[in-house]
Amino acid sequence: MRTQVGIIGAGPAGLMLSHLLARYDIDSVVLEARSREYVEARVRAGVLEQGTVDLLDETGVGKRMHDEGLVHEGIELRFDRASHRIPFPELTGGRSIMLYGQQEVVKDLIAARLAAGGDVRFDVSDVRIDKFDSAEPVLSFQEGHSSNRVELHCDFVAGCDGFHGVSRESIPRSEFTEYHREYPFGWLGILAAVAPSADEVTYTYTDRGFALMSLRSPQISRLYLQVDPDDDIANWPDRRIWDELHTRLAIDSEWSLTEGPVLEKGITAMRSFVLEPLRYGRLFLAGDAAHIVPPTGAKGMNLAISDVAVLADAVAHWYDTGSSTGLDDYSTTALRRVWRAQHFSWWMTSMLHRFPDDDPYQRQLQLSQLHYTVASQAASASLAENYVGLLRG
Ligand code: RFL
Ligand code: PHB
Repeated sequence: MRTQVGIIGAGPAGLMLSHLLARYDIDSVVLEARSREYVEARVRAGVLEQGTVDLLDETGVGKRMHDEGLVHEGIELRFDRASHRIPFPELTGGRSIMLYGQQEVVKDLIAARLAAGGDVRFDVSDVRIDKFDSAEPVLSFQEGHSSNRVELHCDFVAGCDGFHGVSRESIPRSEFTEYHREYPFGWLGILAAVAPSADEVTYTYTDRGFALMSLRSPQISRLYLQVDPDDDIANWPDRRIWDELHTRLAIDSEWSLTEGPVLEKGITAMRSFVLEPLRYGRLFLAGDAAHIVPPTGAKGMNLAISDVAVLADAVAHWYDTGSSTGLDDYSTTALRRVWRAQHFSWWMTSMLHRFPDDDPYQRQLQLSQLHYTVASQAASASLAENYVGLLRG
């Protein structure tokens, strides 16, 4: 079998890349280890930057997002039992964010690829990449229950297979620099069948740790608590989760948290990670395969989408002109945005969480930073500009 671009992974990065390439009449095959049902149900990110929304719109996959997603024009920061709003449009020249679940974006992209005759293969196993340092890399894999290996010859391979995928692992370590930071906490996230208790995404700093209120729809809330990264979800019956949320989210004015049935819950570790460069021969890495941010800045899915926007243009330029300038610049161009998001996500995380070795001095620094962020127009504008996402280019 042959295609122009072999793509590993049907998350936001892989699907969007396939969709963007198709708009340039470039063929691709997407290989996904999980089933379609699984990837369409995987609850993860919820905040889309303005640039992500615009790209989905421009490429014809924004309809359901506009029907069902919720435009938000700010976020709240809570600390010292008071709530403060950061308004986005007036601080960013009219920009805002969209709340729309990642799995909805994934559903829309899968539907668009299949409707356009795209080749997306679910339930493949044991994907291997060979000859990626030659002009014709080869992907091989098994399909369904068959024990035969299928070979897919490509011009390029895109590793869009997330943090635990095979792409990054296939590359000789000596070729790369890795940057990491592990955080001494995780997030316990729940999805609950109850109307959100706040109108906007609310980030809360307390002595007991961080809490976040978000939402997926007028009937579905998404809430998070900072917990020990090694904690077991079995230690968190629903009653304990709600009690802790009530305590951390409390403010001195009239407000209360409404409870509802918990539909889903889990604990995620938090880390920052970047691999440089994003290319090895004809293998290009994009999204979580190459970099991870802690979710506090809501950047992960947005970075996955912006990586593949750059990559699709570079690949198209190569087919169009034979020039490899775009491909040669891919890593540097994508990493400039990645490092900005790394800094922003690390900064939000450091300001809003309790660290086990915090001393009283550290706590006063965090509070000072929070007061400054909500009181100063310049500081609020900096948060807002990073949160809605920097303009491309
Ligand atoms: P994905 O989504 O992990 O997709 C990778 C795909 O590759 C498949 N795969 C393989 N396929 C074939 N062979 C193999 N060997 C394979 N190994 C893996 C996987 O099954 C999967 O389908 O990576 P991608 O496309 O780079 O997208 C990245 C985003 O998923 C991620 O950055 C975000 O979810 C992060 N994130 C958030 N991002 C935001 O932009 N805004 C948010 O509000 C936000 N909140 C979050 C988040 C992530 C969270 N968790 C659970 C990590 C909140 C949470 C709690
Ligand atoms: C979410 O809605 O899941 C969400 C919102 C904001 C974040 C992270 C996750 O920073």
